[in-house]
Amino acid sequence: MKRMAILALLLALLAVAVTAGLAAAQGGTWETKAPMPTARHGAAGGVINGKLYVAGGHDGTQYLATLEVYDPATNTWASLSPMLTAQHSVGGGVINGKLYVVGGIGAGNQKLATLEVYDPATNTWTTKAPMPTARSGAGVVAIDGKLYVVGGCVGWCAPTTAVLEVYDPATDTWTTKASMPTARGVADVAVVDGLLYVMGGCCGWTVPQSEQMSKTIEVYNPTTNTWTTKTQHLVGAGDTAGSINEKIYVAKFADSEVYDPATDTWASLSPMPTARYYAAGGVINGKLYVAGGYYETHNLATLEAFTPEVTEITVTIDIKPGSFPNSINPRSKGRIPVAILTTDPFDATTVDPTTVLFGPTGTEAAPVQSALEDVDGDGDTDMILHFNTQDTGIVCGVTSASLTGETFAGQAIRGSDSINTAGCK
Ligand SMILES: [Ca+2]
Ligand SMILES: [Ca+2]
Ligand SMILES: [Ca+2]
Repeated sequence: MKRMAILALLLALLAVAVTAGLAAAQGGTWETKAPMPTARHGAAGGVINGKLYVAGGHDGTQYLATLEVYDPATNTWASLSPMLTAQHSVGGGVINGKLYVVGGIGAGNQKLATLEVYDPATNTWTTKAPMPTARSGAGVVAIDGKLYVVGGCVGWCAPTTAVLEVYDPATDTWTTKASMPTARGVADVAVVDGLLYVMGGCCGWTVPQSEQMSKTIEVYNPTTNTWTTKTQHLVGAGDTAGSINEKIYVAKFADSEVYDPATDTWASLSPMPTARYYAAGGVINGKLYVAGGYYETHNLATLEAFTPEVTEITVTIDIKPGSFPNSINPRSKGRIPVAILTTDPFDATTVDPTTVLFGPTGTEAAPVQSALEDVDGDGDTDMILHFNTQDTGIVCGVTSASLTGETFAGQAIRGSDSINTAGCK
């Protein structure tokens, strides 16, 4: 098969490149968990309420409709209602506690445009409006309550597409957005700060084309409907990616890696214990779970989880809560209120206020007062701190300030927000 030949060549190229750059195990630890009931690859993964849902795929014999769920609290799997359509090379995203599964290859090796939604509350699947472009191996993520489906394979492997289509559950409609600069399928996708990162992928008609795809990193901004290009880096294809603490962790065949969007740089991580492609994945409580996959003709049931060694957690702060721009008069004798907000991944009440410092670099002023209250009125408790303006070292022209500190458990935190100095003439 043409697809397998291209893939084999691509993988051979990657193996050479990867071996040359092999680094010592680092950056976190891998654990092996209970295997999935059904060995398979090309399934969609999604995390709902701290559990990993894995839907569809291929077991080596047939396309699957299988849905299974993993609960990290008990290290157990359960089988749930199957999808309405058996399909492989599908993608998944979670919106409002429901798993959206789209695209893939189905009966008769047909490329599918099918969109199905699973509701854990009722253990049922429903069919929604199909996407405009039938394809498999698309990158699928949810951003701000919408499902983004980018790239994929419209032929057996090549040709690939660059199309970006967005589904809005509120209206059950699809919109076509700006195409990705580089067409490709089975890329690694992740979301950081509301931006869609598409990294690597395959497959071209020629090895040079495939190689180019495997090292291309492009970023989509939903607000501006524009793409930007990052520094090329050999990512590969069919890896499992997930964002933790504003970095993207890529569980790879031989060496796993972490990408820091803030600096556009990569670092090596401990390799995944079981080498594989086309696994399903998801991030739960700061761990990247990788389920199933494919290696040398074997379909795998393996579940492994990576816990990054986190040196500093990024937290959300709001300088002068509720107001913007955050105008500060550096000559003021008054105080600056700063809130540390509780978010899904972070509980602000765990911060030890006696460790907190605030200023242009986050090392300047200690708070003169702190309290716990629901600062942003969203129902959870945040921390509010007050700093003497004159202690902060903020001078005219400074445009941002940072807060650093530790939790009671000793975990370092850092958050930043913009400021606008006033009264400086
Ligand atoms: Ca503010
Ligand atoms: Ca909150
Ligand atoms: Ca709150």
